[in-house]
Amino acid sequence: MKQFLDIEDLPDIGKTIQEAIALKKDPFAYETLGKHKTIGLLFFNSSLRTRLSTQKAAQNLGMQTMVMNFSNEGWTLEFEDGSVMDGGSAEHIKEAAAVLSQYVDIIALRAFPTLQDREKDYQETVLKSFQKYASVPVVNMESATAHPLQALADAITIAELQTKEKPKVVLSWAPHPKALPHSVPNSFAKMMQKIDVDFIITHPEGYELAPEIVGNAKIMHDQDEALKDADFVYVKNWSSYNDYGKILSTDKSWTITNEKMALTNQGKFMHCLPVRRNMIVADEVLDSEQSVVIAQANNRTYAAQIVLKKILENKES
Ligand code: AN0
Ligand code: CP
Repeated sequence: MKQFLDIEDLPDIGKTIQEAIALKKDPFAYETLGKHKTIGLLFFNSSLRTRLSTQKAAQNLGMQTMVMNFSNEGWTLEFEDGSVMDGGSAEHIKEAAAVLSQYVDIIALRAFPTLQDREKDYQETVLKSFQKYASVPVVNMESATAHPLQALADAITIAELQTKEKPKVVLSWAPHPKALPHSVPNSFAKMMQKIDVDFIITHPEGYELAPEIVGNAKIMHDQDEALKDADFVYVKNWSSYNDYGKILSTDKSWTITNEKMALTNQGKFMHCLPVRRNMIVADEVLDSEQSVVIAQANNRTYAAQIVLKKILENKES
């Protein structure tokens, strides 16, 4: 594998999930693969899980890690070609990516959307510019529109916990006080359409995801109806796509409570974390046996590890 910008870069998702589960059982099996190799983790935004699980994954493969918070420690980067740099940007991505490529063997990057300019965000300028000007593989640690490492960890979690061949998986919007990216629901929705599940998305009107993401997924605006007999309930807030970046509702009747979970088939509650308690989900659910969020976060290590392993091996599959 040459890069991991989105889940399409994975050669075979079903096989990758099984390989990740095998790595989890024997995490040091490839501890010399990354010897004398370094990964640089660049953060334009906050992170707990991605930052630490990706470092852990790299270390399990014998790699060295370098972490840099670009938002407050790096020079402000310019991404526009041919621009006269008389504003706030101190360094062009052309030099920054070329220089970084001499220090590290893989560049991993987190850069959230502006949530102001849909076209710009969906062009993935930051991620694609790093890919264009770096001479080493680039890994997406959540970009403007995608969080593929999260989606892979989610698919691993479902594979481990499913008790029937084709489980019912519901992606539900829930309220949140701040405007959030589409990256997590986008990647989760894409992933669910690539594995063998019965997938439904439920959200209030106005919260439609991008048409290319929704694909053939079933949409319901009645959350209770959608939750009926669900085996997995994946909950996440996102801001509006059509009224780009706007909060159209904070309707608490969409918060996941025990009453909502009672509609499911003893469903598992999933969330990528960080989660706002009693906004997205009630304490009673998050603290119950039905919640699998901690196991889900653990799988972030093995999702990152299988991705880094495939990049280090640089094979076609
Ligand atoms: C981010 C988001 O919604 O994309 C990161 C989630 C992994 N969440 C927040 O900013 C709270
Ligand atoms: N789920 C996730 O990506 O968490 P962090 O934002 O803490 O990395």
